[in-house]
Amino acid sequence: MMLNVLSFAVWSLTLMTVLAPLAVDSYPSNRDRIPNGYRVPDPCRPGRTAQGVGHVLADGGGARNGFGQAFAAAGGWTSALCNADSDGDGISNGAELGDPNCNWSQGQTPESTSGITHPGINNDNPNCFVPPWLWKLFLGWTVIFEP
Ligand SMILES: [Ca+2]
Repeated sequence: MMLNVLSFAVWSLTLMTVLAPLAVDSYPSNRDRIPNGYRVPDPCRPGRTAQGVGHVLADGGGARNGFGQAFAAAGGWTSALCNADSDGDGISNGAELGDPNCNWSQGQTPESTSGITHPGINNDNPNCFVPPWLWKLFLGWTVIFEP
C-alpha cells in the first residue's frame, strides 16, 4: 500500500512537471473578463475549477478550445459571444456562465453564481483525456492544491 502511494506520488509529480511548461501561454486574467470566471467547474476533474477556461488544458495553455477561439475573436465578453454555444451542447455560453440574459460586464456580480458549467467542454460528452471517475479515484486529493 505504501509503495503504491509512493509510486503514485512520483508518477503525479512527473506528470505535473511534464505538463507545467504547456501552461505558460495562457492569460489567467482572462477569467476576470468572463462571468464567473473563477467558478467554472472542470468536468474532467471533479471538485476542481478550470484555470484555463478557453484552453484545451484545464490549467491553461496549449491550444484554445471552441470557447477560447470565440473569446479571442470577440475580444472579450460580447453579446454575440454570450449568445453563442461554443461547445455545441445546446446551452449558450451565457447560460453556462451564469449570465443567461447577457447583461454582465466586467466587475459586476453575474445574474447567477451557482450551477455554472464549462462553456468550452460539452458536459454531456466531455471527451476527457482521463475519465472523470478515474481522475477522482487517483487524483482527487489534488483538489487541496486548487489555486
Ligand atoms: Ca454550451
